[in-house]
Amino acid sequence: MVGVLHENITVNDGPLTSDNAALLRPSDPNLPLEELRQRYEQDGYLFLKQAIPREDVLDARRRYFDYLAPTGVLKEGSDPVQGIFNPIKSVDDYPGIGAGAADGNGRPGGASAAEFVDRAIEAHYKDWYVDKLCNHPALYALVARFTGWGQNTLTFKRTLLRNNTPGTRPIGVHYDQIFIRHGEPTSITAWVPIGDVKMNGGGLIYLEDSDAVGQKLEADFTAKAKQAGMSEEEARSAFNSNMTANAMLSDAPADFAKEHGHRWLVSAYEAGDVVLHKPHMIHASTVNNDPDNVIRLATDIRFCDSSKPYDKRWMNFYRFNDGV
Ligand SMILES: O=C(O)CCC(=O)C(=O)O
Ligand SMILES: [Fe+2]
Repeated sequence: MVGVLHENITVNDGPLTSDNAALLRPSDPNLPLEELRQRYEQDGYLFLKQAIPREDVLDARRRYFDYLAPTGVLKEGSDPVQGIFNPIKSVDDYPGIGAGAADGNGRPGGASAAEFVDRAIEAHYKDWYVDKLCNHPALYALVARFTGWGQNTLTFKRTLLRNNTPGTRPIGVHYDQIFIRHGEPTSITAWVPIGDVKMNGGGLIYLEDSDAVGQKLEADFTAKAKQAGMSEEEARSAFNSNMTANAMLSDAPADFAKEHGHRWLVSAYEAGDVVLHKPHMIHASTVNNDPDNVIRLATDIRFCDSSKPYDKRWMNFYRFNDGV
């Protein structure tokens, strides 16, 4: 143990310890609404414990791994809901979707990964995922009530089912508005772990008090784009020359935290938990170092107030190279 943190929590460029990390603050969804809103405003995120029925989330996990099992990704004889990576396979043939395996949001892996990648993409369109999880009434009701948007609450169709196989490169440092620039920064992201994630199992991490940092960076990017004479279209692109190839602020979370003088906030997660975060809140993911080789599966579902201008590109399902 390193302080209160679990051991072997790492990011792309090194370990997270009590020197550069602390724990994410959990919230009981039954706290008064005003208290929840105040926490969200203050922290830039709201980590809701058991906010949606655990069994429903585990059902989605089971269906997902049942669907991917023919590719040989799972340990022989293991129960699909566990999602245990097959120890006799190479992770190169099972590259994570929506992490850091491909440039931009292109297709990861070569020919030997094709079936796995195809199925991981097809899963985005299945009723057991779209209807049963993304459009879960408990999640929708939670967001509609929390935001006060009521019936104007719109669930973006575009989501990313991110399957981080053990040891693979996780997503780098970013804030979500970079990808939603065709709309006002009024959206809200719900990060939903699909299964339990150990503290060192590849969960999402947030840069403490970073909503303001993200807002400042966004303002700087806009100014730089103007100076460089970028067209409006290019300035709004997530993949312009202000960013890394993956549209990230950085691929080195430990360095980034040091440079900005903030800590990363980490947590274990359970199926049924939901983290809401603001459009400029800075986050990344840890490397999946799960000692039991559990594949980390999660999705991010975004919501907006449909009475305001929003990014229409998000009303299509995710596909590779969709430019978003
Ligand atoms: O699941 C991940 O690794 C990244 C998720 C993310 O960036 C998000 O929810 O906005
Ligand atoms: Fe994100």
